[in-house]
Amino acid sequence: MSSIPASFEPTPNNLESFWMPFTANRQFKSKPRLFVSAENMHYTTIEGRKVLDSTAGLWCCNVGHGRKKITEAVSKQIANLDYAPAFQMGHPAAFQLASRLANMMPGDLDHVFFTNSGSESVDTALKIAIAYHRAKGQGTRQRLIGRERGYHGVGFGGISVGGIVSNRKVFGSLLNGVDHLPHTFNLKEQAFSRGLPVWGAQLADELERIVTLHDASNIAAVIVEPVAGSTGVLLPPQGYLQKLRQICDKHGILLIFDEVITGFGRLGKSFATEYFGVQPDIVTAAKGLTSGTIPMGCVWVRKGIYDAFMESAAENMIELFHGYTYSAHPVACAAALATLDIYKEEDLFNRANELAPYWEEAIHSLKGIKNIIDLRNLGMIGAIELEPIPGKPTARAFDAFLKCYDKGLLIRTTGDIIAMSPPLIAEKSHIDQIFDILSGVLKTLD
Ligand code: PXG
Ligand code: PLP
Repeated sequence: MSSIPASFEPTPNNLESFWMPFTANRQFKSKPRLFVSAENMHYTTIEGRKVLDSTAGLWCCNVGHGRKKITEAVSKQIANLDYAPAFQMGHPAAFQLASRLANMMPGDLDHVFFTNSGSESVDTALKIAIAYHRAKGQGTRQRLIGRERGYHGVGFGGISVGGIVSNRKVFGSLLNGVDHLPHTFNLKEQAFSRGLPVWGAQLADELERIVTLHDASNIAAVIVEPVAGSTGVLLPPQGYLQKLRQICDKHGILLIFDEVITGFGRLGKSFATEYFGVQPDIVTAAKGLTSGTIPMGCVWVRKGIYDAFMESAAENMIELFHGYTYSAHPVACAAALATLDIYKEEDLFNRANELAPYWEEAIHSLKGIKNIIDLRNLGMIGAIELEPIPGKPTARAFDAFLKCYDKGLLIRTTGDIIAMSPPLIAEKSHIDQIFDILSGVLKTLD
């Protein structure tokens, strides 16, 4: 390994100021890992080493890195119109992008609200759900239902409906009026299943129990990730999402799919909505919208939801008191439009679909290596669950992460689960390389 160039001197002082997100700051700063450039499937570290990206950054760089089409579109936009006020003003790219996004969704999911992240998309969706019922004269519908082990970002709304204990437990009383469905993972029933597990659709019936407890007239929405990503890739049991849809319909409850990870080709279809053939009322996204290049998120709502707001406010009045300084930022819009062009030109969603069986084989080829207690996959997502070291949860997976990094592979760990989601431009040879390095490392773990 070559030494760190003089142009960047990571003395303790200049690493100290940055309080890094979701990071073991002291561990990192004692032995930093810095990327300085990226192209296609690889990052380059500050020492000049190439690292293969098996995680698309953080599940976002779906078209791979350093794509000229995006950099050119962004450069042109920032030179031409760097910013336009988001409230009471507009610019053409925002309308163009919203129309294209509306066309990507099935049915009447045809209105789009812009945000800057998945967390903001989730907050936006929850607020719209509650305000929608009020606009329809059902203002008692205020309760929100999330799910255990769900991840919906880090805003107060998102952590309230989310179900990852460490993301919630030190942040006080959170939002009122939230219930949680049980998560759908059961090692005993589902271990080593390929694709969707057969067992577990009955867990959707828990929604009926919650509805009975509170009465439907008090419930605004249910929010779930179609495939739970951040918590370690939990797949919906066959028929589960369809059942949630039926129960929501029966009781007039809005169904929100959080597609921040599953959107934009990750499952080998445009969205999970298409993959599962289940149409929610609201969809949230971010990440793949700009392939991670510029922060941006969005929320689709069905026409009836948009119309309810339009009908409830007087002419010339603001219909929804919500929005961000950077909603529909021109530079983000340019990045998103260029990203959508690449998805289309390179047929990347179909490409992911065609690659998925090879990916599945590669994941399940790890079966038999010590400490692996489960392997899971869907589309271009995979997870390897390791037995935790007694008394030291997360240590084994973190060890794998550090060893892979040293060997030129970026993986992502959550608890003792390794979660993988390569850019959709991956070649079979990249997949071979990912699993070569990974199996070598896994065999050396304590
Ligand atoms: N909803 C879902 C389903 C997500 O996966 C968010 C909301 C929040 O998005 P923002 O853009 O605010 O981070 C996410 C984000 C990981 C990991 O390694 C996952 C996410 C973010 C960072 C890391 O699993 N998911
Ligand atoms: N805090 C202050 C003091 C602000 O003035 C604003 C926006 O005007 C915000 C927070 C919200 O920022 P953003 O619109 O970027 O979410």
